[in-house]
Amino acid sequence: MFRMFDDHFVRKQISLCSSYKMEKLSNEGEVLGTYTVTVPSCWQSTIGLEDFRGQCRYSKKINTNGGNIRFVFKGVSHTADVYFDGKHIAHHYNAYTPFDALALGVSAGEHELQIVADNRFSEDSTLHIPNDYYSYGGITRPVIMEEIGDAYIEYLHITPIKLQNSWEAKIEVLIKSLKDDNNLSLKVEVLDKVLDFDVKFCDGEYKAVSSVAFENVNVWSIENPNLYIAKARLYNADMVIDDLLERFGFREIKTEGRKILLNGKQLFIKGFNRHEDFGGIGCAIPENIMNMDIDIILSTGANLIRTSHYPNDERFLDLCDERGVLVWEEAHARQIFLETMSLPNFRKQSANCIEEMITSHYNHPSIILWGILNECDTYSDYAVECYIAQIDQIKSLDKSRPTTQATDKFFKDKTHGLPDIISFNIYDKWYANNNPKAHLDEIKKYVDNNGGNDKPMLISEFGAAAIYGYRSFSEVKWSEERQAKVIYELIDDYSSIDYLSGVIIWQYADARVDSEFREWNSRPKAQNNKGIVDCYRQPKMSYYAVKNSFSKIPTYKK
Ligand code: ADA
Repeated sequence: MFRMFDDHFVRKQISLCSSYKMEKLSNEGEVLGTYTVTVPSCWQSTIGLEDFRGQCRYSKKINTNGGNIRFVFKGVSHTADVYFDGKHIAHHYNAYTPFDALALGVSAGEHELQIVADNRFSEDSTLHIPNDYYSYGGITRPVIMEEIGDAYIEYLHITPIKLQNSWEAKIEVLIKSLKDDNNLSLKVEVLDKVLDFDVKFCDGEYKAVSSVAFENVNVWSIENPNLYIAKARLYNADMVIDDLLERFGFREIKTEGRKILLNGKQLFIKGFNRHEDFGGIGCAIPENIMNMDIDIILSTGANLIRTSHYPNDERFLDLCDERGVLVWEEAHARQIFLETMSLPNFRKQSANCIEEMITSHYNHPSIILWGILNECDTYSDYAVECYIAQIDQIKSLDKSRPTTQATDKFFKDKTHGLPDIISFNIYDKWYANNNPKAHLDEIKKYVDNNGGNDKPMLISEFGAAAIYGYRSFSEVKWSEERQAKVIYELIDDYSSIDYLSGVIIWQYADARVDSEFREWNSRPKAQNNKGIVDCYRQPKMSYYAVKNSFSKIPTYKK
């Protein structure tokens, strides 16, 4: 229910995916209405709250055997305050990354868990801002209650390293102590290797780091997404007091000049941008819809999904691991300009998102790229400092994957020297009438003279809009015919350009937008209609055009 594989056999986990009392609150905290809802969900799925931007309080009685309780929230949109028997135990900002809340030394019996979720816009919120996607409200991803001892395993990271004729796996385990107890030991099993560590806490933590070598492994690839399980067990004397299993894959992703190499083979990325959004359900997408989305995307011949513009639900990433779908995972940001980037909370909220994203999603072999700051300010001095800080932070957390940022500042971008891969969002034939190839050649000249020379290049967004069901012999704008024609022609244009390493269509499915703001108030149906399927995954003509086109383009360049 939380992962697509069993990640604990010893740690007791209880699902709190259930029914809750939900109270709609005024800005002053008075109760305006009371509802029964199920979690995970968006309150926009509750009649009368479809457009509510504010705060709701969720309440639930829980029963426990007592001791130390750890609540794990996989996603609360967009700001959460957690209370246990009325005591505030956690605060978290950002809908798209997990966090935990601890209640220590709890008596056995019934207690009350409350979560106030808040999706309001204000200067305190620098990532969830009015946008061309919707910041929903609610407990939108799973909630788990864990009964833990005086120490527990926080994470187990496995880094696969390709050697000349063999592989190495770097292991890193972080253990948290709730009271310093130095009689603990740790055992980590990876394939047929077993590593033993004596746990010595310092400031409430212990980090175990080691490496193991392997002669022969089954490599993770698009065609054969082979996965392995690593096991960490924490012992007090001979008794196992906690465990954590993690799934990983042996694959190598790197750049070499203009090439992106997956296991030494040069990739041509054929992808889609995908928002976590489904008609009437919002961002609280159930697993079967996640899997259906992968079915539809793979059926077109695509090989990558960009999690535009925020970290995704880990169950979706688990499915991408299992099904050999490449992922560009992106830290939360879309069109954040200098004024917002300069707000007091921006750098901390961005740094927290990046740390939580990489710490929780580190082991997914499907993730081949970390992306940041989609179409943000890439030329003001302070903004460029923010780019530098974010790329440096990613590299400090994970050196095994390349970085990129999708920009639409074609001839004034000052950040091309920072990421490993250069990515552009270009809407020729929709927002502009340029000749796509000539326009891209011009952009490339600027990139090559401004820090991006000899780096792989991607078209991270291109596309056109269509209203599902609007057909026209005249191929008029907003018709399905026009969208199919534009996308088909652009794929044809771009896929023949030798210096490009791939194209990513904007977008997979129609998705809700903040229709009270900016130019998004003119978007029909209050949606971004550039999906090749509508918000219920009904195919437009462009789905068939992409299928016809992508299926003819090989995933690997000669
Ligand atoms: C930008 C942005 C996307 C989407 C797109 C559009 O490129 O990155 O999120 O808003 O424009 O549809 O205009």
